[in-house]
Amino acid sequence: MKASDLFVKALEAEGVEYIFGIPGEENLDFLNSLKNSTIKLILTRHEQAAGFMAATYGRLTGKTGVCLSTLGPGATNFVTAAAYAQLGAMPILMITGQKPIKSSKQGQFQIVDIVDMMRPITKFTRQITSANNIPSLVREAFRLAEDERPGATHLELPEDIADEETSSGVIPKSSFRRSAPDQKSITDAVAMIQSAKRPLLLIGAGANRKQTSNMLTEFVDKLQIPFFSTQMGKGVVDERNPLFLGNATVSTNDFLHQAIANTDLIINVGHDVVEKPPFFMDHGKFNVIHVNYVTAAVDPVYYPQLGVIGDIANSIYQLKEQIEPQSHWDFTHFMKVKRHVEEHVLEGVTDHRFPIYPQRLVADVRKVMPSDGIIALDNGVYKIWFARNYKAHQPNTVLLDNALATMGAGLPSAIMAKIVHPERRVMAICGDGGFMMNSQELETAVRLKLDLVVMVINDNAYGMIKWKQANMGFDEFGLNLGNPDFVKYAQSYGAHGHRVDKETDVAKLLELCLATSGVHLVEVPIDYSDNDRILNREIKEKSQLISQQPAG
Ligand SMILES: Cc1ncc(C[n+]2csc(CCOP(=O)(O)OP(=O)(O)O)c2C)c(N)n1
Repeated sequence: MKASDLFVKALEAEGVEYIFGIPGEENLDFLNSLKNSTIKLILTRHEQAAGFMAATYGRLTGKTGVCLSTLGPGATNFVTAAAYAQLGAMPILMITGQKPIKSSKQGQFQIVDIVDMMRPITKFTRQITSANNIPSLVREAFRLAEDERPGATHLELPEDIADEETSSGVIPKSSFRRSAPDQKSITDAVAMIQSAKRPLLLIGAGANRKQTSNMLTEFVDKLQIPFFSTQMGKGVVDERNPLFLGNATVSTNDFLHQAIANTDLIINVGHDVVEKPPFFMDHGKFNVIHVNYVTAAVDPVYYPQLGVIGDIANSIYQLKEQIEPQSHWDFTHFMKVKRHVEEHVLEGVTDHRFPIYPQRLVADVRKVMPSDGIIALDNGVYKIWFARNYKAHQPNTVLLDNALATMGAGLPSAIMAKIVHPERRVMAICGDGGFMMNSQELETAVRLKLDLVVMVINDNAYGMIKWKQANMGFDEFGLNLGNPDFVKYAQSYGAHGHRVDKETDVAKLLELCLATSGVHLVEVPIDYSDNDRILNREIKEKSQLISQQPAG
């Protein structure tokens, strides 16, 4: 069999449904093999976007997303997406082409050492030097991409190897079950939780799996222990639950930090080292139980006293079965913190100023998104507003990147979410800065005939950095932008363009767009003038007031 045919067969055996990307000359054998395959090729307008799509496929399905590029410039365009997948624990395989390795008449034209370039941002990167090794290398790339902690893998297929003949056959996918936690660690955790006075549950990125979500919901329902989440743990347990305290969005001095200051035990489920823990571990103030697939990497802010290591859903199930609610548990102070968070989150939601107030915008989006609706955020200051104020009802319904925190992933990620869940409402939410980093993918969305709403929050600036600039006491400088006419820009791609003005009922417009087929770009002029007051000063002042109140 021809090597490129075997490569495609190996991908089919892994259950690959899509390959995203942009082929080059060096991929032509592979492309020809793909022609007769069950795998659908989705062309994008930039390799970075293809990588973001593949990573989001991995995030949503738990299966490896696959993307393809040529050598040199195509492959270098994968770098940000590789880092996005690697830091965000999303399984992907990047396949890149290369000039012939046995003999080439082209000198160094377009040749970059891609395998080495990928080394620090992948779990596995290899050049295929013999067609006979294709089955084992593909299998290994998938195994490693999906193994805990998931991440990025890369295979380079040189042109002459792709054209070789081989008698090797595909290695079938092997299934395995994750190991269960050690019994002693469960017994110790049960004792610690039962003897604690004010245990608090924290849900992080690694808990964002369906089974874990079910188990954690049962855990909270049975034990009635209050919980909060990190940005990437949003929605693992329905945030409408009365025991949900809030989201740890602002790093310090937020209301939730008052709950942390009052706890004596944090049960930290699915903590991922890429997301800063919302607490600094002060010796003696509280203990931490680390419930995860892998042991905690030690760093100066995080060194848990006990690890419950193994399949998280299984660990939570066992803890839930063995722990009984304790009459000495006292959550009064936590619930006081919750009331303050709720009051603060509700401020401004009915404010009718124009440009639109961020709190009001979040509330309007929530109104039109059903529980299973997905919002895919780009990176900007609105991410803080959404993480804090938007209550997620289900896991993976708020796709945000609090790992690499890159700009430009919002639209590709929303496109992917709509492909995976065509029956669900999906909205990309981007800043004007982030949107323009991958706005060319509007064409991909239109070509794929997706029903998608793309919100562009416009402040004509890199607002997040402006906010930090003000916070650090610097003069305003160097962060204002010019923008295209977004309505005409959308229309030029064959999408619908809408601009919110002072007469617009935002929720009504969004509802109309979501209910009408096609790609809709909605430009929302935003009023960020209170970001500094609310997110920097007010939260800090108000949360300090709680700390002065006697603990309940
Ligand atoms: C690729 C990339 N470049 C730069 C940054 C640094 N950065 C973080 S947020 C931000 C501004 C985002 O602006 P915009 O998308 O308009 O959203 P806004 O904050 O204005 O709501 C910048 C430059 C980044 N995170 N990623």
